[in-house]
Amino acid sequence: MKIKQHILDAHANNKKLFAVLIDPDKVDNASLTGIIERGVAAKVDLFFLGGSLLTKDVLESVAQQIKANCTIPVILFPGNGMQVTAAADAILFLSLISGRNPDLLIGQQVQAAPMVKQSGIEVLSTGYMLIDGGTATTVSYISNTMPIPANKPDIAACTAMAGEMLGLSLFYLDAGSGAKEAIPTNLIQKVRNHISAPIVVGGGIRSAEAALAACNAGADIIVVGNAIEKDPSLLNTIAAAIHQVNA
Ligand code: 1GP
Repeated sequence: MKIKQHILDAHANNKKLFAVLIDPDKVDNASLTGIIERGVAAKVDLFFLGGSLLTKDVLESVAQQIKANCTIPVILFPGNGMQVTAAADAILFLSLISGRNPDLLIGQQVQAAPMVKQSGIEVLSTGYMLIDGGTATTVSYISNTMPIPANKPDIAACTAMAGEMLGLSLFYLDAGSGAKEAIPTNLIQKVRNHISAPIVVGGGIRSAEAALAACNAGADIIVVGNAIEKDPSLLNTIAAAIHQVNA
């Protein structure tokens, strides 16, 4: 309950959290060390770890390297039920509620449940919602689902409401890694007005301005991956902007 409580406390106190997404496939020893050092210096709140398509078997070693070098919590953001390791602190136990692919609504979860339980890591039950970000993303292709249109905030709000009524305790609105457009603020706002659970927002956020816009619309956790891979200094810029909002 440690990380869930941390997120709930931040939500209750209107403190925004910044999560840096690490794709284990895309880092090597040196670049990972760099991200960890920057993350510690910039007081990043969380590391999310995972990817829709992993081609290397390095999830565990990357999680171990992060844990060995800092105290920032590592939260698995799995692309499928196989991406589980006890080296992490917690897992976003995702159900892809924006889609109608039964395998990602409940199938992968059934297969992963015993491994997750055995690992002992904290489980964060999460309603995962893909929102159209203006381009086909790996996640929409791999998940074989249609994202919610970005100009349909009502659909997003009703989806999140249904997820909350089913007992999900965190909602992740994702435009997909490398999305052309980040999630529109009116859609985030609409979801915010209809559920009380914390909201994670990511996909296509490339600037402090975009991160702040999402915060102001009601996001509790901002996730950035792709843009930081391209320009590591952005980690500092976005962390500073989010901390300023919290000050
Ligand atoms: C993707 O929300 C995350 O699932 C982060 O997206 O890589 O575009 O920042 P980016």
